[in-house]
Amino acid sequence: MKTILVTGAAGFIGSNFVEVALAAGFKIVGYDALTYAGHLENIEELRGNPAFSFVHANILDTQKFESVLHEYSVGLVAHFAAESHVDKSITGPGAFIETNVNGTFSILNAARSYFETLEPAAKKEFRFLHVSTDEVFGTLGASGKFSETTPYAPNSPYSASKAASDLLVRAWFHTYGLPTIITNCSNNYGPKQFPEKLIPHMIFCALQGKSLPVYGKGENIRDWIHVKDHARGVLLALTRGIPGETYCFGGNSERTNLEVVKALCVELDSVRPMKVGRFESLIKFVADRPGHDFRYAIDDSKAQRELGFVRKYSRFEDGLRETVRWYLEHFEWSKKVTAKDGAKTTYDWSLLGG
Ligand code: NAD
Ligand code: TDX
Repeated sequence: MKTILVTGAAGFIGSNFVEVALAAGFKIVGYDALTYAGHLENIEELRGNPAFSFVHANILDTQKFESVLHEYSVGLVAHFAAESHVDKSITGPGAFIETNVNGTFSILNAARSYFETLEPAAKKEFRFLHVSTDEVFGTLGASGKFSETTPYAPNSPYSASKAASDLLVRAWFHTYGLPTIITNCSNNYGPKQFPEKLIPHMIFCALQGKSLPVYGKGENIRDWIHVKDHARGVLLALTRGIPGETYCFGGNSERTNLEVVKALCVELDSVRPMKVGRFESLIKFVADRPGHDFRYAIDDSKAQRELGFVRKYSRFEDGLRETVRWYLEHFEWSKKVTAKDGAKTTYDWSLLGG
């Protein structure tokens, strides 16, 4: 079975992808710098698994990356490592250019040198897949959906850095013949998401009786996909995708932010009720995010048709219920991952009985 080198393997989507790919029989080499968003706790259960190895290293280290490709005779690269939080990109865009643009440039160069050394049969099979976002397409109005043919129009430093890295990946295919694939996915939710992102952040604020900060009027719309569905999509694109192509993945679950937060409150009311009142009373409308994209939605019919992509989580509220329960059962995980420098929020875990 082939070996997949997974950058960002200790992050949210990377670690969920590792689980899916191991279950499908692949060997995995995780490659991660363990930034504030990367945690060995996310891959703890894989310790001792002979099909999994982990390298603590930075994607900016081109030589190291190339040596790892050789050492493990890597057949496929799945590139998840990135700075991923839009709010952080607004207050500190530099890290996003460094990691997302220069980091991708660095490993494209390493992959290209390695690719040149492969035998023709291995060359035919080799893939470099860049995991990207629907945010590169900018914003939608009330109607329409993004697809593979939508022009790029990124609006935040984060999405601009992802768009730039997508374009580098595209150029390495056309100019150097590196067999690259790009996937653009909508908002992920599920276990192990760092609590700077909407869903886990709201869960932890609610459990402490803190206000739930909804940006603007909460009318912005996101298309939510369960992280395991995204992971399965990436594996399909890696194994069945055509070099030079891009594939979009979405959740077919558009919700306003206010709908998401209210659904979370209803779920928490039922599994962990407040002593008095309901969680919804904690919702507080706060200053809007600058340049806040209004709506994202994905048409992923190409992935369904050409890759055989099928979502297992067809109803967002079911996945959300499972996700809330996961966080309630993993206080220890939450305490550990938010204890690192650079975490946006500190939580008072004593209030949660943890
Ligand atoms: P995350 O922030 O949870 O994880 C990122 C991981 O990358 C961390 O483990 C971190 O340590 C690692 N990393 C960061 N800089 C690194 C560097 N210089 N060298 C090596 N490792 C480094 O992010 P995520 O939400 O899991 O997103 C993973 C990828 O998927 C990103 O490329 C992101 O743009 C993309 N994506 C995310 C979403 C989403 O909803 N979260 C949606 C679409 C696409
Ligand atoms: O406290 C909050 N209040 C709030 O109203 C936070 C953290 C977010 N929001 C809003 C902003 C967005 O409209 O909720 C929505 C979702 O916000 P995030 O979870 O920060 O995600 P988003 O900005 O949509 O980007 C995410 O999806 C696309 C990921 O972080 C990206 O990595 C991915 O590419």
